[in-house]
Amino acid sequence: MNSDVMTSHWTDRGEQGLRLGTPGNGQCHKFPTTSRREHRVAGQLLDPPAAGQAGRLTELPAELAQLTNLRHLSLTGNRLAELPAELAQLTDIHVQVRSVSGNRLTEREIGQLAALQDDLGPLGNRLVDRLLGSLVAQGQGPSLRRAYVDSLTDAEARYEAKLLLVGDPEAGKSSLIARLRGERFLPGRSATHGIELGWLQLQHPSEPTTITLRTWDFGGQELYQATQQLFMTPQAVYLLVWDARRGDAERVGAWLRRIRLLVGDDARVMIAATRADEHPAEAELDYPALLQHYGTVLAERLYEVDSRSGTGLESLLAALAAEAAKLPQMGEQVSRRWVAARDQLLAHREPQLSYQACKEICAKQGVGADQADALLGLLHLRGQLLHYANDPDLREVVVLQPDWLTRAISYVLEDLPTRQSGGVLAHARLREVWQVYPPSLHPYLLRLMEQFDVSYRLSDADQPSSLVGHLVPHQPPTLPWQLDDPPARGIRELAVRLALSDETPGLMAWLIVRHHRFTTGLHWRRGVFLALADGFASQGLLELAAEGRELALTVRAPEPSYFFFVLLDGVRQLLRERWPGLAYDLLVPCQHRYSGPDQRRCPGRFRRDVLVQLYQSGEPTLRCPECATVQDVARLLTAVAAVRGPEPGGTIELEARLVQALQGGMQQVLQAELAPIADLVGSIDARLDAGLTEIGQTAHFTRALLQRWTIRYETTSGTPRLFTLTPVTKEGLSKAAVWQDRYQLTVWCEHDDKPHPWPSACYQFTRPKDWLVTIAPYAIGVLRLLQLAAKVTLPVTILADVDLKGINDDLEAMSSLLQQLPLPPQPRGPADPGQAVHPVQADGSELRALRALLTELDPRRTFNGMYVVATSSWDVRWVCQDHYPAYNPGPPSIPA
Ligand SMILES: Nc1nc2c(ncn2[C@@H]2O[C@H](COP(=O)(O)OP(=O)(O)O)[C@@H](O)[C@H]2O)c(=O)[nH]1
Ligand SMILES: [Mg+2]
Ligand SMILES: [Zn+2]
Ligand SMILES: [Zn+2]
Repeated sequence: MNSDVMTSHWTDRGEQGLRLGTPGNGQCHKFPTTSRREHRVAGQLLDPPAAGQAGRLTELPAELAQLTNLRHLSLTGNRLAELPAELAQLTDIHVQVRSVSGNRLTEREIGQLAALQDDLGPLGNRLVDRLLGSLVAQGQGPSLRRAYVDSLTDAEARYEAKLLLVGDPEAGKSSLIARLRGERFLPGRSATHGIELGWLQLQHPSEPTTITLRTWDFGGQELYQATQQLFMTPQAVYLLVWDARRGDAERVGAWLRRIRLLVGDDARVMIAATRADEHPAEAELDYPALLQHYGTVLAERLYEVDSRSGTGLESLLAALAAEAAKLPQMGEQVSRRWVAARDQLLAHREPQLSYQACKEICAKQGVGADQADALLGLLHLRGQLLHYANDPDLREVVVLQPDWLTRAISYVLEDLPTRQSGGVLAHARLREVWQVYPPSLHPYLLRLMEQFDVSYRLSDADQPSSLVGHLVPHQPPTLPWQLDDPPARGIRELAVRLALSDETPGLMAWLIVRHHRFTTGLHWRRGVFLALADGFASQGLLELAAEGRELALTVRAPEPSYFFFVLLDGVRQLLRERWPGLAYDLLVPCQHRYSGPDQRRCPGRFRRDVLVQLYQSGEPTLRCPECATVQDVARLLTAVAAVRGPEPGGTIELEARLVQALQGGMQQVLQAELAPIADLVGSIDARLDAGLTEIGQTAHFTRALLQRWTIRYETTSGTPRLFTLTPVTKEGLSKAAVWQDRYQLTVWCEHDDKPHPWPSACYQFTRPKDWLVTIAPYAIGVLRLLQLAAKVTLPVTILADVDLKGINDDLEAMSSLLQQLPLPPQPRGPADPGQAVHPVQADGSELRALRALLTELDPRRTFNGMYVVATSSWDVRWVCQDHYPAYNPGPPSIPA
């Protein structure tokens, strides 16, 4: 590629940054193809690009290495299949590759980049990304990434995938897979229990190699399916077996929906209609219509087979190979030692092994400890075994046979006494329920059920017990208020309806368990009533309506926005995780109520995204088409009418408004009164009202800011993110005389909305001023957040042992330290009020510098009693040992 092409196709973003991509016409640049595999890739690259896609580069010019001023290089969305060798020679002083997602680089090439620098961002390979994302929480990300890249030295191309047989009982799944394997037909085969695993070898359609499929034959009834779906992973071939004789075409649609909900578009699905000799399927099934709906995953035609006679088996086998060959992992490079170790593990006769035993098996195959962890992580993500490396109570056990686990869970789901007690499982029952499992593993199984959000431990029961979300009563309990009741005086409401594209069996059970930290003990099969006590006095109701196709979320509080977004994020995260293929609209109900004794609510709804657009473009109101009243856009989105005056903008304005509200004396009011806020609001005072809004929004802001950082943090560092940094003063001298370049850093616990310093993790160190300048953009963001917390959240939530004066002194010192440094520019612009946060942009170098420091200060990264946890909305946080039990109750002890 010559430099003309370079300049015309590169979008310059200032002297130091480049975004590479061909704008406009979407023309592709060819690159030399050598092997057969590359030919295939090239074929895909030359497909006409979709409209609106900008990045189309298929190769990078070697001249890149000459741009010595280059600091940032973004390769997002291109179609790179190779990197010039020169790029790998650049050190990270020259180029920081911001992102290579969307490109088509192999793991090895990305690995070369990864070795250059480890804040690379998503690697573009979903599975490896997820692997690293989940493992990085332990602070091991970089080393595991390295282990993975290192393992590729003896790599070879592998052609392997999972083949999952799904369909109704008796459809003919087990008979079909037996025949595909070349076995003979067994009339009157007995029903499959649980999951049966096997192998199937197929000839690759275009390359001189075989494809190896691990077959999963799912048996059993509905009850098992809730747990079986944990193993329905993406990047697999699904064979949907359907008995044409029964002619129930609706079941085909139901299964297709379920598969797509669970795995999104990242799978291949084929339909095999059995008993073709007796009953032609073509007539029963409108295949063109199915293709229209499921074309992205569904094979082009229907396969009719008869397992008794063998009709159609040959063409099904060929088609299976063709579909499997389309999976993204075909031909991926995997270490031979890894393959050997994996085969040993999966062939083991025990259903589970200790982590140590697994590592020994790996070691025998030449896979060292580091690489064994990465291998186990990858096999876990591919659904081949289960190993929860991040959970201290689970990481000692590796489950090799999925059925061993699904059965254990189904024994609980089938337990009659548990059903009769509304889902309360007394741990004393577990000896009986799990009599076929060794008692030493019962605590592990119970923890696993918690990991899967099947159950949680009840803290206030008279004997040790857990609540099983799937078994709560059908009958709704009496609630403090119903969805349609008007809110009490002084109480505001924020509401949204999630209109779901499909049914989501088990959704409420999972919501009940996932949000158990907010439990009120009020739950039923179709709803749960939650509360956030503390300063916010918030109540939340999650309820299924419209035959399970709509989820209503309503929060009521003096200031509902904080709890509302906590719950909404939790719900959205759960939907993303469990049903990646699910689509939904967010609808905000009209707030008008008709006059009359029951104050009936107007049935009108507004799309939330449209409201956000109006809000951003400064449109204050809109008219409801149902009731024709004028509705306040800001009130619909935040429960607070628009603030007149300056546009709500960046953090500075928010902070200024907050300080104003506080100067009005609100802080004293709140500190003096221990009464719940709801009572205070009874004697409403305009200033107090404004102040409450600020508190909720600050708490929300704090959380959102932490979340933003989490996203960066997951790909960058495995250390806490909040800290106070103060200069260390020389003894004997006045406080103002700073002992040059010596600092003290105290790590903060990131518990919920009440962050606090963790004095056990307090370190002194020496670093040059340059270092301080490097981390300044991040440190300023931290400072701002902590200042807000110290002003508002901490006094309100009244943490008993927090030394507020000490905190304020530290923040003061940190502030004057940072004020000597140049301030980075603040990003501006309108935002979605749900995400109304503009965090200080941190571009990676400061986080790297910080992580390096923290790793040096505490090489084991335990920070004297801090733990990494995942919250209900699944972001990662560091919390102190005092708050850790709120996230992880520890290993259960099961009574004998
Ligand atoms: N005639 C005929 N019988 C079949 C066919 N496939 C399965 N069967 C019978 O249908 C019953 C259920 O089959 P099975 O493979 O156990 O179904 P699964 O529950 O889906 O695994 C058994 O009695 C089989 O012998 C087929 O293609 N033709
Ligand atoms: Mg079967
Ligand atoms: Zn209305
Ligand atoms: Zn804490």
